[in-house]
Amino acid sequence: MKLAAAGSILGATGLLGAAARAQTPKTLGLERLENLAKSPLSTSEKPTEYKHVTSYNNYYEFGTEKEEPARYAKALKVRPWSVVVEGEVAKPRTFAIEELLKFPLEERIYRLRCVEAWSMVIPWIGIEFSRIAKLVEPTSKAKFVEFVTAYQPDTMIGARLPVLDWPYLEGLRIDEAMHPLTIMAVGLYGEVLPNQNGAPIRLVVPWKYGFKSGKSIVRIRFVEKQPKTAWERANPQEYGFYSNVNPEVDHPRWTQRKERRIPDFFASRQTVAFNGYGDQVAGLYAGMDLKKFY
Ligand SMILES: Nc1nc2c(c(=O)[nH]1)N[C@H]1C(S)=C(S)[C@@H](COP(=O)(O)O)O[C@H]1N2
Ligand SMILES: [Mo]
Repeated sequence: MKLAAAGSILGATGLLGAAARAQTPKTLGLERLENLAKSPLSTSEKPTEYKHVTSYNNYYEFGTEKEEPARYAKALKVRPWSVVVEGEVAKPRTFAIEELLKFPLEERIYRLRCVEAWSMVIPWIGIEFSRIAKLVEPTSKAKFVEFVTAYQPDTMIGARLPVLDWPYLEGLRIDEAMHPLTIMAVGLYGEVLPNQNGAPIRLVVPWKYGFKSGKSIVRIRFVEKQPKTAWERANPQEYGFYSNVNPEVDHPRWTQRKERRIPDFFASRQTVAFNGYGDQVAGLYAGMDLKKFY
């Protein structure tokens, strides 16, 4: 009798232990980031599991298949790393990644909607882009911001093929870049970014299709003219400069009305204009033709 009781108590703690473990996301155990402020800009939607966020990726420099970045981006050289901030600014500056990691870090749980009609919810850790921008003092000529990502032909097996005109380059209008939702992410799920998600620092613009959020940024340039992005150069009919999430404008090859929330099998979610951030960003596009955003 005694033995059986002890056994059932052990059994119970075993179950409780398993439940507690299930609530703690299993991460890669990378370096942890501390003192993270919560943000009212976070969604209360349930984050996509870490294993999916870090194994279903688009990072063409490491291959065009979803599972390739997790496999091949281990080779990415992330130290030493610095980000050059230059162009139409009064105080151009180069930030070592160590300096950027000392900025006040916030958790931002954002939806990510890829132009391929899948989505996730990711607990990013980052710095508001405007904080970095204010330090370099953009001039009145700074109308756009160009984000240049790393090009390491020796480590990037995908970038040896001319899939895109490397380095992967993205851009925002200055007011989009300075919007409080726009962050430079340095981590996710409490840890530094895994390489496949754009280590050590990447852009995140949650109301635009995912390809606008360039990974592994090395250079930020404030410019007068609208940059020609890598995707626009590759296929201007399909990937325009603005590319705000818009269920009303179909991709030439598929509908954007619905999306598949990873790891779901069916595209059962309605896609929402501006990926659900319209209250905050629709005003940036007053007077523009929303039907012509590609
Ligand atoms: N340098 C670079 N950045 C990139 C990409 C890429 O191929 N190269 N893919 C983009 C696309 S299409 C998406 S959907 C997101 C995916 O980010 P995640 O893998 O962290 O979810 O990264 C974007 N940033
Ligand atoms: Mo994407």
